[in-house]
Amino acid sequence: MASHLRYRIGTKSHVELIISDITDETTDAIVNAANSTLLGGGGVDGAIHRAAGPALLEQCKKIRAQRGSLPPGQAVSTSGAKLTAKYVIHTVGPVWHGGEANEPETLASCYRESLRLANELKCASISFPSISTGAFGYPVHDAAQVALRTVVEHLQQPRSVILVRFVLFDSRTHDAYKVAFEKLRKDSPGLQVRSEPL
Ligand code: AR6
Repeated sequence: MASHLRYRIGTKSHVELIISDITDETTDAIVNAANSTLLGGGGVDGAIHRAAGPALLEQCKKIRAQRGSLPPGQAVSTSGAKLTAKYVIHTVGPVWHGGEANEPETLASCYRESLRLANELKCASISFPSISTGAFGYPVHDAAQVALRTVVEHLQQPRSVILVRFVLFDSRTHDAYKVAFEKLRKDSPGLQVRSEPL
């Protein structure tokens, strides 16, 4: 299965699915799957803090001092510090509790709020990891559907962001997003989505 997939959304936007390390991304912003403390952790959070250097943690500490912990579904931005990306958008996904605790709504809010901030920051491109599907235990097939539907709906009326790249860490996650994309296309003929060669 090809690991770099590109889809045209509406008239001028694109969604890409790739297998890579998000800390290498060259998009204007990358999204961190953080926790409410904003003080770093394992997984993609740890990788982003390691690659960005201590200036990232300093900014996170300031935000935390100003506004306290970050509730699930919300997002805040910092600079990218040593990363190539200009901005890191930190969001907190839901912990999976079986699906009856508003997990899909909270996860959708992570994507919407991150996109809202990226548009405010006038970013043209943003990369997301697969939020909540690691330590937070959200089943990846379900999370992929929420992620893609939210992003594709958002891109139907493009603002500043016209490229959303999902940077997935392994082929199992990439396959889940590919399957979810095909399902979204089939289930929602009203959405303007088509595959595009690279
Ligand atoms: N680039 C892209 N994706 C990655 C990378 C990377 N460098 N490293 C891991 N992933 P997780 P969560 C994938 O656990 O479930 C942290 O400790 C990983 O394979 O990072 O939202 C935070 O501080 C998986 O597919 O995030 C929180 O406490 C996806 O990123 C908690 O984990 C998300 O896995 C958040 O848990």
